[in-house]
Amino acid sequence: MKRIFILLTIVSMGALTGCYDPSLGEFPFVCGGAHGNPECPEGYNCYGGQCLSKAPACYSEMFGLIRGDEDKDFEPNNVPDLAYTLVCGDEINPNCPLRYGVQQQYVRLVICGEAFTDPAAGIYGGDRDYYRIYLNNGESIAITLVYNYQMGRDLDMRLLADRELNWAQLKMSQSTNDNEEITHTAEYTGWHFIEIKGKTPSDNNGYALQWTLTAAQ
Ligand SMILES: [Ca+2]
Ligand SMILES: [Ca+2]
Repeated sequence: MKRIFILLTIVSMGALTGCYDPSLGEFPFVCGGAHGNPECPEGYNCYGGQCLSKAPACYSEMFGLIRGDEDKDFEPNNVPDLAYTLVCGDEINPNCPLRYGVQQQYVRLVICGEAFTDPAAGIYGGDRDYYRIYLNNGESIAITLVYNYQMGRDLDMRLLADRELNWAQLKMSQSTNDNEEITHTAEYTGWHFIEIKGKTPSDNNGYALQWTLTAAQ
């Protein structure tokens, strides 16, 4: 139990500081650094937000199907604290005069990391992608996770509240067919988090993320 506590402590510290401890051995670790400029120790590279000594099998497979430019630019983003801010998703942005009614999207994304689980510790490995958007109370967002469903390549999506609300789940979409969809009307003004992950740590797939905002009624 003590080791688990230490591990979780290190993982959560790492999420904030970007530190890395190779002594964790079998447990991959969240890459440090900033979006598009991940940092890993000597001999390790950032794949799907994890510092690994070699690319997971899905990596070349997925990036063979799609170019992963946008995903690479947004990693590391495996924890909410490292969420990537959606384009025009911040509070005030003079470059985004059209906040409402415009569909935005990222298309070259992927869930692909080294799968591992430790159910006893409640640890879930693999790539997770977090994005964030600042919503005003009453604004609505429609989000579509676009992907081709296959057994073993099942992606799920959740909308989470901010840290103050303990990342509470606001909505989820876990279908077993193509795509996931969430629509939500904000009940507070502040950051909202989108979580994309495989149904299990070994479910990998390429995807696109689309979203549209509607003004408060
Ligand atoms: Ca990713
Ligand atoms: Ca990720």
